[in-house]
Amino acid sequence: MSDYTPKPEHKFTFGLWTVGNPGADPFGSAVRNRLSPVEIVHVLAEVGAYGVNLHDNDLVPIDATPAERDRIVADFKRALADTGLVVPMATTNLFSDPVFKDGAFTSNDPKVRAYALSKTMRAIDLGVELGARIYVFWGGREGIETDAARNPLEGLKRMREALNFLCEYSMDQGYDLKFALEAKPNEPRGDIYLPTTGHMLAFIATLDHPQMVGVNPELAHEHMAGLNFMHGVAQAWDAGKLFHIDLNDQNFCRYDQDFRFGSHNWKQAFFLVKFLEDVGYAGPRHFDSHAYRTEDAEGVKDFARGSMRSYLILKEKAARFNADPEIQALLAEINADDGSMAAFQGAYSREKAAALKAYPFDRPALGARGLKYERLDQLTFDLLLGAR
Ligand code: GLT
Ligand code: MN
Ligand code: MN
Repeated sequence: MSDYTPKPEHKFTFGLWTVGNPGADPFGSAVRNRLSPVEIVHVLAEVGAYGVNLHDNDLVPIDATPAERDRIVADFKRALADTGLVVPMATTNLFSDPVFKDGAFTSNDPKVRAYALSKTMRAIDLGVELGARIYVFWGGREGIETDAARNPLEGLKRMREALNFLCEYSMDQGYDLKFALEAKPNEPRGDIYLPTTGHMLAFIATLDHPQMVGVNPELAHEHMAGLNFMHGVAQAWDAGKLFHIDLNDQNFCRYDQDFRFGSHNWKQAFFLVKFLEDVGYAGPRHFDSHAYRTEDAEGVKDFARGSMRSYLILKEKAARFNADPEIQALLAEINADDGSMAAFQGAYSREKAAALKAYPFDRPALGARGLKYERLDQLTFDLLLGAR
């Protein structure tokens, strides 16, 4: 029997808003007691998490006085010290308060945009004070219900200006901080700007300090858009931009379900974990999800423990896949190369192009070859379900 005990080196983290979620939804009120940030830290320590992430207002209420803020932060730091938990990531709540109903950085009201910058700088200071090295931007309200409201070019321009400003602020303070942009196609806005990780990657290239900015892809958000999450993660990795990741689960094309990681799409979760482990992703594995509304306080612990356990089980399955002689023999056969095309590979040359155009390919034979992906997929299924 394998050991699926979470350890600090696994870098499993949860947001205060995830285990602290009291189960309210648009159709019903809270079903669980609200836990204080200190209580949440102790729950996370009990289940074996490595770290806790937060929005500014998960910890400090939006209307707290400076003295209240200092007391809350001191209590929280004590809980961190008592438990050994760390804060790898922090972010700003730019979506709950009515002031942000038409966006924060992209709002049509210059006073709201200025307030959003001011709030974010103070939230960055708080995150850095708690030790965060990654700062997430999820622009939940940065969008529209009607395109009559704003030209999307204006939205992009305002987003760019805000991020450029905040990059400069962070550097000016001497902070060792990287920004990670999180995409979502819709909800709570009818449409949110920069709706997928791919859109974010293209946008980052237009910033003044692109080296400081990467992405925080979330599984549920890409599934809402009907996409293959692992492919988006791979593209972020390829671009050197996978700064953080939000793990959860979600059926395709639905509302933001934020289910426990591994609870729905086992196969996608498996290939995601295999990808992260194969490439050696070393950042936090952040579970941005919450317990079913049916659960009480014990059920929340089941949810948190289950998230980490599922990751570790899939990690073990990935190692088995990589060591499975039959699977690896099949992959070697599928990828076989007799060397006859070596002269055509690599960089372009005029001679190579001419030789390639003249080469007599046996198209029918190439097209007739069976690729054995049916067997490969069945072996994967058998391995995942414990039948091999
Ligand atoms: C919110 C959202 C998440 C984001 C969080 C960061 S808050 O719960 O649904 O996906 O990661 O702002
Ligand atoms: Mn989500
Ligand atoms: Mn998220």
